[in-house]
Amino acid sequence: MKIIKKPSWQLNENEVTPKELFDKRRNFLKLGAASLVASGAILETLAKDNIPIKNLDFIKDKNLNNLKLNTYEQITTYNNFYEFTTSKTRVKDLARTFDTSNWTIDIDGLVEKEMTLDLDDLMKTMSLEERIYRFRCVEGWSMVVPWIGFTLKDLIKKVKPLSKAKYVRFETLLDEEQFPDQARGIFATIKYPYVEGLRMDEAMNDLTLMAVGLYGSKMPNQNGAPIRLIVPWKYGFKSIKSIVRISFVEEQPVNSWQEQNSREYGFYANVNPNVDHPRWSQKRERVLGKFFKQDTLMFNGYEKEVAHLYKGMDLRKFI
Ligand SMILES: Nc1nc2c(c(=O)[nH]1)N[C@H]1C(S)=C(S)[C@@H](COP(=O)(O)O)O[C@H]1N2
Ligand SMILES: [Mo]
Repeated sequence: MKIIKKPSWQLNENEVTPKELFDKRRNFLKLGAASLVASGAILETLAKDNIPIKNLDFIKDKNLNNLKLNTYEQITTYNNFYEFTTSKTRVKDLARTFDTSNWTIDIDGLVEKEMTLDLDDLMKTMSLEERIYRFRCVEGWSMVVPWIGFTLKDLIKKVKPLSKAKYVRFETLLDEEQFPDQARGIFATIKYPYVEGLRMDEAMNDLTLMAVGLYGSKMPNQNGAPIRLIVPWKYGFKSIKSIVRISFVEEQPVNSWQEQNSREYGFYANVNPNVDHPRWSQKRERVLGKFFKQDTLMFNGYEKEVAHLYKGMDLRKFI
């Protein structure tokens, strides 16, 4: 039998709030004494990389593309989440106390019946799966993440949009008390709330995920807790975090980055190595943790799954 010298589920005290620590212990205790013995090696591995003990049930991704995962550490310490700060390395600290309890999502616009979904209730009705995806930021860095979530398609079927609905619009939480950059009023970095949108067929594509976790555990605050969008063939800014409203609309929504600078950022934002950003090339990318750059793939490697959505569209024009 393996003897665990130090309780391996216990992260450094200064890295977690007492509540988080309590939840982790409780989740650990739920595993029971039998699994403690069986999973000692796993626990040690998790602790080494500071990965919280698995607390979600999901169908595993078989990783047929053999993607090499970035570490939990890499994924959770280099973040874009402007509501907290524009400093990628400071997001995790400022997000530590972000309160996501009693989270609700308003469903409105062109739907049979507008409603407010309680996230905990919703989670009980959706089956979760792991999706190992490439993730490419428009700035030129990328990573591979084992997200956990359900397809947006399954949620859309549940809330029954009307046939007039042509686009889906998403909004992030507006909360000056919790988001320091929102509290800066007219000096805020961008206009809030953060908004994103998808065409209905993009939203219904099987790749499009509502993610509630990664590496088997619930979504870290800095990565967009408790629920965010993941659209792996588009630049990262489309993957809006901490969603509180989903609206079904007739007109193409204006997303935050398009509003900020429409010459540089468009509505589609499909990953495309052949169309450069006005200020830098998009041909290559640096994977977090790697020194050398690698080639960026058309539609971030998901051409087979999504190229048909843009047939006949000039991808230089529809950026
Ligand atoms: N609400 C909100 N969502 C957001 C952002 C943001 O600043 N606010 N940044 C976007 C950008 S530019 C990227 S690259 C990804 C980063 O996700 P990550 O921190 O999980 O890597 O989130 C996207 N979603
Ligand atoms: Mo990004």
